[in-house]
Amino acid sequence: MNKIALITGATAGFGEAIAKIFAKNNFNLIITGRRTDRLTNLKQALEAEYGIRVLPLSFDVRIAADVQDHFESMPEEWKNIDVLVNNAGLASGLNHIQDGDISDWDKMIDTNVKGLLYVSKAIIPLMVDRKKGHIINIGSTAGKEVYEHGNVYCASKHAVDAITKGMRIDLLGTGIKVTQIAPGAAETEFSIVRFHGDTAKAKTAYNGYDPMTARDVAEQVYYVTTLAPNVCINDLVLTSMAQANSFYINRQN
Ligand code: NDP
Ligand code: 8X3
Repeated sequence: MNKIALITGATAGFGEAIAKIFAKNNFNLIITGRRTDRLTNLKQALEAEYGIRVLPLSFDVRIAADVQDHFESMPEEWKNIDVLVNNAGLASGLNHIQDGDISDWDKMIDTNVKGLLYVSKAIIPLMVDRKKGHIINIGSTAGKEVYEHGNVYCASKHAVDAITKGMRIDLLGTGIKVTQIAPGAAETEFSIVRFHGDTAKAKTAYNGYDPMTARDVAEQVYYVTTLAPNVCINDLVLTSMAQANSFYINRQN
């Protein structure tokens, strides 16, 4: 019987790469995101290549009632979730706080913090009932240090850092592992979204150095699920070799 992994934000970037690596390792998958066409394409590709089953669920993680409805109405056999990867998230805008845009702030806090909580609220009780499971929250180096212009995005990822610690404490004794993966810069659609669709500007975020790929991050997400049952990686910070932390990037031009 295949294990089940639920990956939020699987229509792009890390989530799509995480879906591929879990599929390759024989997991059945629940994949979520707002872009239904991408979910359908990914389902077809992964089922054809790996012979696994994929359940696509299209909703906005910011809408608590939709999150709850989608997970409640899943067929019972899909509720035996072994791994939850809380990955859906974004940065929106890169302004100084005094020039910040309230709709950018709402998007980041509602998605990165509240969305992660809504999904977790729906899934954790299922894991508690089964006395097993692994929650993997995608934080960031932005949740470790605050950098100029990062303000609210950094705050949202510091919240993920704190929520992950809180989950691990509260779930002690339930048999559920809780891990944070905190990546540095990786080239996905992240910067395009951060710069509101300006792809040329997004490209400049990676000027002069090689950032990580989505696959680099996905491999570590899968890795933390392969340890002995009594071992849990609590927090895994990873960057490319060009980056030491949020502040220091070795750009060659
Ligand atoms: P991408 O923009 O490539 O992918 C983001 C994913 O999140 C998409 O699948 C998107 O799906 C989903 N998503 C965003 N908003 C919502 C929403 N409201 N409801 C449902 N799904 C949503 O970015 P990354 O893959 O790079 O980012 C993934 C995570 O990794 C984020 O939490 C990000 O903060 C974090 N991160 C990224 C880093 C980077 O440098 N790339 C570094 C450190 C952390 P859709 O649009 O279809 O809804
Ligand atoms: C994304 C990494 O440095 O752009 O979380 O904030 S960074």
